[in-house]
Amino acid sequence: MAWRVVHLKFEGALIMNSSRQGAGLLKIGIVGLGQTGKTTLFSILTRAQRGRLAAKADAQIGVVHVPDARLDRLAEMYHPKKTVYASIEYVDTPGSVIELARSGTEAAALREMDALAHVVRAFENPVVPHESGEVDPQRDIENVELELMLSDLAVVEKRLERLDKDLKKQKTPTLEKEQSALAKARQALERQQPLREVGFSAEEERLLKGFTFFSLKPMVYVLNLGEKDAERTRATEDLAAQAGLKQRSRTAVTAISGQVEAELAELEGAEARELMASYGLQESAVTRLIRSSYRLLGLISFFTVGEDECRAWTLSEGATALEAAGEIHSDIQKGFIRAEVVRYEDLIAAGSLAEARNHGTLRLEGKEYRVRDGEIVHFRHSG
Ligand SMILES: Nc1nc2c(ncn2[C@@H]2O[C@H](COP(=O)(O)OP(=O)(O)OP(=O)(O)O)[C@@H](O)[C@H]2O)c(=O)[nH]1
Ligand SMILES: [Mg+2]
Repeated sequence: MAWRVVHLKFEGALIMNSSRQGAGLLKIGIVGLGQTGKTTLFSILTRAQRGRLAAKADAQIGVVHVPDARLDRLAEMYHPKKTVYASIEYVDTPGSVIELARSGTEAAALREMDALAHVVRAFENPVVPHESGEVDPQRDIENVELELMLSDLAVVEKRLERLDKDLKKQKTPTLEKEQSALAKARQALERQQPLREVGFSAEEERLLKGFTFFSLKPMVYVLNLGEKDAERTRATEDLAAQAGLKQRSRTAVTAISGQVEAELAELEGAEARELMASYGLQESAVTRLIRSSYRLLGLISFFTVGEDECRAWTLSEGATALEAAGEIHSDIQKGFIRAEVVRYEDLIAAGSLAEARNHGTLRLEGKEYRVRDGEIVHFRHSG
């Protein structure tokens, strides 16, 4: 049998696994009310990684890689020709999300997102008046959430009406299950509970998935702080608590100061570190936001290493070695024989895969093995 360590030369052959929507990169829509700093955030995110920006007609789309110190360390070890980070796609949306959710085509585009990043204005700026006068993050969060829930409710009711008619003609268990999942969704929405907080069963989630409900999407709140607050390390915590965002499921909160970060994105190395230190920041907002999006979506990374390429791959938590192989290429998945797996810490400690094998920290795993975050995987496959 021909054993072969895979040399990874495939470009962009991302095969999505079941828990993600659609095919291609993970998409996060940057939404919010008008003039809250969405475009400012988008350009900070993408400018920090120049040259990866692709413009589309209306929406602005940018592919941003996920910073990962472990991959940096692996690259130091292997000196590969190429180092490839995991990526996320961010989409800037123009104007108020309330308008977007009410219009057919734009709402449909928004529904394709895997998650939403809601930019909430917490900065005062006399030059840029707030749509509703006073700056009030909690009010804005509630208004936007309400609008998204109303939009979901309209979808639920339309489908329930249709189901009612169909079920009168013929009862099937599948339709009945869908009806009861939707009824549960309607109840939640009527008491103004976002669907992500309902705690549906896995089967209900599966039945509801196709509706791409806004309020079922993971949500990261990005509080856009004023320059004064950027220095207050507890400002995010305080605001999150005030706005009732703490301990909500599938919800993350992060804060940026658009102004400060825009300055930061222009700087490099020591100068950037100095500016961050002067605001008491540990890492840039870009890194924080990307990290929290990744965590929020229940994603992990596994790595492949070699002299040609060191690369981080994205996987849903709990995915199997066979699914991991599929992320790389369908041929590797089809010809899957075994996965050689080693923990990141063990590989670093051993210094090389060969040494890890000698130390017994390199394991052979089968198709059903559940890959864990930070593992280095080599696939043995036939063909
Ligand atoms: N003082 C201050 N002003 C900011 C900050 N972030 C954004 N702004 C200003 O607010 C205005 C709106 O920012 P944008 O990033 O264009 O906001 P937007 O949400 O994309 O706006 P629309 O797409 O028109 O809805 C601009 O004039 C920014 O300079 C901030 O952190 N502090
Ligand atoms: Mg904008």
